[in-house]
Amino acid sequence: MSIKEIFVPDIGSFKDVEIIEILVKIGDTLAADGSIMTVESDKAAMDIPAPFAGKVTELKIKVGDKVSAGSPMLMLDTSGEAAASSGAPVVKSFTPAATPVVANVPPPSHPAPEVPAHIPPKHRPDPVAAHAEFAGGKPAHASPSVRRFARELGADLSRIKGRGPRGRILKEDVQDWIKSELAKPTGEAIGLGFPAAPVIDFAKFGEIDTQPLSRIKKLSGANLHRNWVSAPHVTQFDEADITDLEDFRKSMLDEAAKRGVKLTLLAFLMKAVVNALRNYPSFNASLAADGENLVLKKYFHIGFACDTPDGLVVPVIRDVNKKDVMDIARELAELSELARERKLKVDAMQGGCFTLSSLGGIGGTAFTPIINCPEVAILGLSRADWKPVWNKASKAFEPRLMLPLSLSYDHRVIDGADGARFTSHLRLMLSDVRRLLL
Ligand code: CAO
Repeated sequence: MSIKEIFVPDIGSFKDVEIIEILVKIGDTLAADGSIMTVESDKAAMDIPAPFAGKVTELKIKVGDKVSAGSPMLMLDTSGEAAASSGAPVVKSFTPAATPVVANVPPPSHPAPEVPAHIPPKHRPDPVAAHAEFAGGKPAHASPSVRRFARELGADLSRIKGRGPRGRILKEDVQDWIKSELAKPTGEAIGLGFPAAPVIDFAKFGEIDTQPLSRIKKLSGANLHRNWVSAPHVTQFDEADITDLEDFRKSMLDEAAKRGVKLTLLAFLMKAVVNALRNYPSFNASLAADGENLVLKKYFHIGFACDTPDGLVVPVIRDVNKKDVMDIARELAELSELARERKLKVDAMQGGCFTLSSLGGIGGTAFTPIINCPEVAILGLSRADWKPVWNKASKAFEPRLMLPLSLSYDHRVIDGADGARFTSHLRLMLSDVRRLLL
């Protein structure tokens, strides 16, 4: 065993400074340069490092003591075994130097605190990093080891309330802050400052059954929430007369069935949407990540929301412009089946330009679909219904099959007028599908 007494090294102008935190206890194994304690003058705090690796056998200090260079700190067993167990090399001859000094008192306009001359440049404080921890002119009060700890975890000291003496931020304060941040709703992460949802014990009010959310629900839930709060949504409602389209579709059902295809309304909607996207290119676009540019796409990959037992997925049909209605209907059925059997590959859900969300098979008159960002618009379809529509020419009401359209768009990219133009264009296409050939 080789026991050495360890003294406070040369700490420059720091004299009779108070020990505010002891970072080791008897039995701890220290690496060379590992922090032993934090001292604080009226201007700054400083960690005092160990000159050697070793095991602490005795402490000669306590919080509140005043120390200067040469004051005894602790006894260290620097024998090979003890030092080796720290995993750090044993330093034979070492001139100790204190770790970074960080201001904890002056406001940002004041000069940086004096740094002891002997501290090597690489150990000197980075003035930018130090000032980054000032919030509203009020400095964060924390020891270098706590600052280092906070930096490693990405914690913002200026937002943490210290519970140590004189409001000093302790390691536990940083840990508690990280925990509370992680527990907050995701809106907080993008700076919306939502208050945390109250935690309610529902069992107090009656019988309950708690079930885990499916993986898809958890993933899509987070994305839907982000899209809803990050893109300013506007929903344009409209109705398209699909009486003739439905007649045509029905007349084609047998022929389609012979080709093994279930010819659905959605396949026609895909074609009509591509036609509208060609006419209104800003709908076939995404905002560039820098928010400075609009990326206009020359391809037409259309996604469709598919309801599966595990939750919502959005398969994408590629190059809809190059496919006929039969091919699209076939692909719609194949992708829906894969989705419901959980066999959809990830790339079959990527690259979409625009999404269709059809609730027509279920019911409803209108809804506000959430944009599948980074796309900028989504078209919701509700149940088509027979309605009396005024015919100007015959001056009479006629029964017409009307399809409700709900177009949500990102108002950062698309203006209200274009939203209305887009649904008007769709109405025109759907009321006379021969136009899709033009
Ligand atoms: N109006 C009236 N009837 C409609 C209709 C509409 N808008 N859309 C479909 N139908 C009819 C179909 O013609 C079909 O009738 P038959 O069985 O008599 O032929 C029936 O409703 C069922 O259609 P479907 O829903 O199975 O087929 P689809 O091609 O229309 O839709 C799919 C496929 C995958 C979009 C659908 O099954 C689905 O999952 N929809 C849910 C999407 C969803 O959850 N969206 C909400 C997302 S939140 O934004």
